[in-house]
Amino acid sequence: MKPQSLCRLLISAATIACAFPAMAQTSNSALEDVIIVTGKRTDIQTETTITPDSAPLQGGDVTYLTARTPGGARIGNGELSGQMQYRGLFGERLNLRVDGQRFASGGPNLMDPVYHYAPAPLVSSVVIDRGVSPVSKGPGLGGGADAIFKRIDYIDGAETSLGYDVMIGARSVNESVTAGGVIGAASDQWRFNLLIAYEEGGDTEFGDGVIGGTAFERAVYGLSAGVKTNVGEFSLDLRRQNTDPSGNPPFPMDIQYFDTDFARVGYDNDFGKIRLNANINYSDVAHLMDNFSLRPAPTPMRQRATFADATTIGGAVSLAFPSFGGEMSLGVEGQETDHDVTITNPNNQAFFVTPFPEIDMSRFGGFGEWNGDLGGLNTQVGLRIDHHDYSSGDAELGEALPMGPGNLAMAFNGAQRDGNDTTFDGVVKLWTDASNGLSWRATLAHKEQMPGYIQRYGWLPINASGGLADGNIYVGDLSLDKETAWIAEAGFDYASERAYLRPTVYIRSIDNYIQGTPFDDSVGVINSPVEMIANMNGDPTPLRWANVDARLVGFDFDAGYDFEGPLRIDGVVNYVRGKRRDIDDNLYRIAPPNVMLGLTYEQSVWSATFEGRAVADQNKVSDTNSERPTNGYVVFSAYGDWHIRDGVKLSAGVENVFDDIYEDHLSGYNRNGFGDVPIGERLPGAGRGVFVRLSIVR
Ligand SMILES: [Cu+2]
Repeated sequence: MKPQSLCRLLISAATIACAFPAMAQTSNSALEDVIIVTGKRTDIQTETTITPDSAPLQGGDVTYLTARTPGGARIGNGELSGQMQYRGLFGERLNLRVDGQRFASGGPNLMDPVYHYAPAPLVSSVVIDRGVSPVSKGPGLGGGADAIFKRIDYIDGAETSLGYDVMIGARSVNESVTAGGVIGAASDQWRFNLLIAYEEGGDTEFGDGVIGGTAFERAVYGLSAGVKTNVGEFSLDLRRQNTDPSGNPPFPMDIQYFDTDFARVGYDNDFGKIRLNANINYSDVAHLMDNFSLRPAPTPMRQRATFADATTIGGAVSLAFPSFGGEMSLGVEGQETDHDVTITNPNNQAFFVTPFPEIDMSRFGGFGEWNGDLGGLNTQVGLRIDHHDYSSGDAELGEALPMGPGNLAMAFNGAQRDGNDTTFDGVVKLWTDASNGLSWRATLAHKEQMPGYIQRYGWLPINASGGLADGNIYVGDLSLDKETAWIAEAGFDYASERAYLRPTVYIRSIDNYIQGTPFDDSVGVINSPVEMIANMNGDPTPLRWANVDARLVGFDFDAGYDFEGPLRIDGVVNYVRGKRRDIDDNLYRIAPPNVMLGLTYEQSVWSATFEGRAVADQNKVSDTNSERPTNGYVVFSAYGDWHIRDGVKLSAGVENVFDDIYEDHLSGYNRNGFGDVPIGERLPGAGRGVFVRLSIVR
């Protein structure tokens, strides 16, 4: 099919009000889902100059947006700690990037998941790799996504031009403001922009009161610059993020701060038909969290403040050139990450312990990927190999700690803690040119993932699970194997003048899937030091990370129909089922089946949408993780857009119109004694509130 026609249809759909963001906007629509977050000029279509904001303002966390796409869901661990779930996988299993950069989160519970570092005011679009990520974008067990920042880009023509792309928004449900964007100037030879974002909010309200510990504050500032010279194009990105006290009700602690720096230098050049890309990148996370500042403080003896740091240094070089009638990309890439975590009691200097002491993980790999036409089929074939090394420092602890942890530390320090392994990824994607608006696609992939540092090195039984928030205490296993996934997906994209439909069915079979399993055979009998310590910390049945076997099966689609006249309807449907294959249990924290449906009334400069989201019961819960089922619910929202003039757009709406009280299955259980949600209850969704958002682009 002509990509143009699909894009035109989808963009005209998007212009209406964009109830539904999963509008493919590039000629690569078979490969990527693109979510446009804010107004941005697009060259695909000449008559409509602005692609508008795609969704109602639900907060600054872009995982609220990715949850609106086929296969998407949001793991809610805090207002600024949302994790993207995609087709049942989340956390470090997804290949997530911020403005093209991969880096390590700092928090041992992913209080700073990747998209903690992509505040919505700075994001021009989130590009989701449909299905699985190409090997050229790095390792990862399944899909991936990139939150691409706004930028004042090179222009055509000789003169210099000023540009900006800013937004300001407010929500009543948590009295929050969200503001930011980019401002700068560019010519055809150079570009420069500053970027700045600030977000602040109070506790979120729901039908029965407020949700304690949901206030937040985050600021980002930085710059992006580029220059084209005779010897190629150079680019520089620098950014600092300061997250101030922000609550995480499903965790035992809240964010006190994240002070995180990002830097990247890029180089691009063309040598005849060969295109060279290179970059070196760096990130550094400094984090403090505690259990007494944003929630009722425990006795001084039980107060904890935990410091966590993570540093990432990476680099990549790749070449792309015509080959066999298509394009071949070859690349090498390396990354080294360091993690260090220290738990302290601010009231007792003799109390400190390093549950993850100076962990060092490095990876060096290469890939080859070919994109082209193979026997009339659009084809992507990629292979990737990565070699991984890992090691850990010695666990240390202060004399205020009892003997139990001391013995575990001694055993840990005496064990073989370094090692290496190699992962192999292969991806084949095939899709047909559209004929009569119909394009078929299929993917086969083999993907591997190394165990995370929490899973391998957790020697001290504590509540660190990489963000699972299931309340369990975990210990690691030094002998964990890598995870291996076999993935098959098939579907089609259909678009006509009036309708579109893009369904996908998939299966992901994962060997050596790492999850918590009972610590030993005598569950509930406290007959080991680990169980003794876990019991003192409130969980007599700790879990140990182990390799199990899992399978995810599902289907999802988005679809829409443009009626005669000003009405149109858009929808997204998701179903995913996650099971253990080795025992009779379900995978933990899998999104319940859900449907989102929006009815839009569109005029030339304004539109209004009424949207309903229906979520089914989730009874397919994980016994191993003591996961509780949830009931289904339906929530409604209403919102509209007004294009005041070229480049200026106002959006406003009401979320949760009927102030329904509902439990979001993917939010954790409340552990914050402030507010009106009882401890141990699943956290409710936000209550009724209004939002406004003004976007200005030039
Ligand atoms: Cu933390």
